[in-house]
Amino acid sequence: MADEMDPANNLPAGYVPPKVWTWDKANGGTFASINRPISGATKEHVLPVGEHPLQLYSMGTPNGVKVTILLEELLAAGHAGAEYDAWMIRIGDGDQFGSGFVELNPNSKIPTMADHTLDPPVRLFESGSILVYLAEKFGAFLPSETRARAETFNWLMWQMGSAPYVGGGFGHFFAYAPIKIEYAIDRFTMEVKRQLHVLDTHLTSHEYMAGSDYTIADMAIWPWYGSIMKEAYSGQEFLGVEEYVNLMRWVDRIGAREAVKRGRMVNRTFGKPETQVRERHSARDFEVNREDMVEERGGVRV
Ligand SMILES: N[C@@H](CCC(=O)N[C@@H](CS)C(=O)NCC(=O)O)C(=O)O
Repeated sequence: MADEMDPANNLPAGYVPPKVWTWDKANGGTFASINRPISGATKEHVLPVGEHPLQLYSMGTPNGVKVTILLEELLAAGHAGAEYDAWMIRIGDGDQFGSGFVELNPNSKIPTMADHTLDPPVRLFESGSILVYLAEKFGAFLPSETRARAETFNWLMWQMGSAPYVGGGFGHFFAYAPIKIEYAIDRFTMEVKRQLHVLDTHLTSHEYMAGSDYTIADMAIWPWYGSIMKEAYSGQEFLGVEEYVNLMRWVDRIGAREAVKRGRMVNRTFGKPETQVRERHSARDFEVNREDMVEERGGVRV
């Protein structure tokens, strides 16, 4: 019962939530500078538009990578209409609050996309929505058979609902929060391990998430859960990821795909320079505009 709680046990000790919350201080933590309790643009900024119909405004985070994996898979499968320009949105610098970005996505989050095949262009936000739009547009990676299609949507929606517990919950309190809070870390570790067990159990008897076909459900799940199994938040030992052998096998299998390797490089700002293609305007960027090459040329893209 709330009234039996002793505020001395709160963090900070003695803290009692006021009647009405007010925004009067930064909350600390890695993303404190971009957190605000209001939406909307903070600055005028017109987004660049490249030569292809599909314009992606993103960053190489797990949510961004879902879309670049699908685009690279579509291109690898011969869908030339999936050529795209990928522009960098630096969320740490607040690019998502520029007026042009907010017009496309009032929620100010990457990934965001515009399809200029139609006039006016179709705006797209929420990674799950973008995956479905592209899969339907090109008739690929979304089965038409009723059961397999339903399973694809089941797991796609599962991912969209579950991943915030991984990033916003576990990742936040284990790695980004300015203090370590046992209660919060326990709560989200419990949930993340439960999710890893859900995936591991399913993958005991399924080749891919929706069955025998590789679909947008795999492309949505892999960036988040592949990353938590391999490197995210340096939390692998803590989470005991080695116990999820079926999940690990699937993670390695998807990660070995050439299109997945390319998709993860796009709009990437971290890791080794040779793993980053900050902006992608054609397949040639993987050959000549990797970040190690750009650095060697003193920052010049060719
Ligand atoms: N549900 C959204 C989540 C997108 C999201 O949280 N994007 C993060 C990066 S992974 C972002 O743009 N954060 C910027 C901010 O919070 O201001 C999706 O799947 O597209």
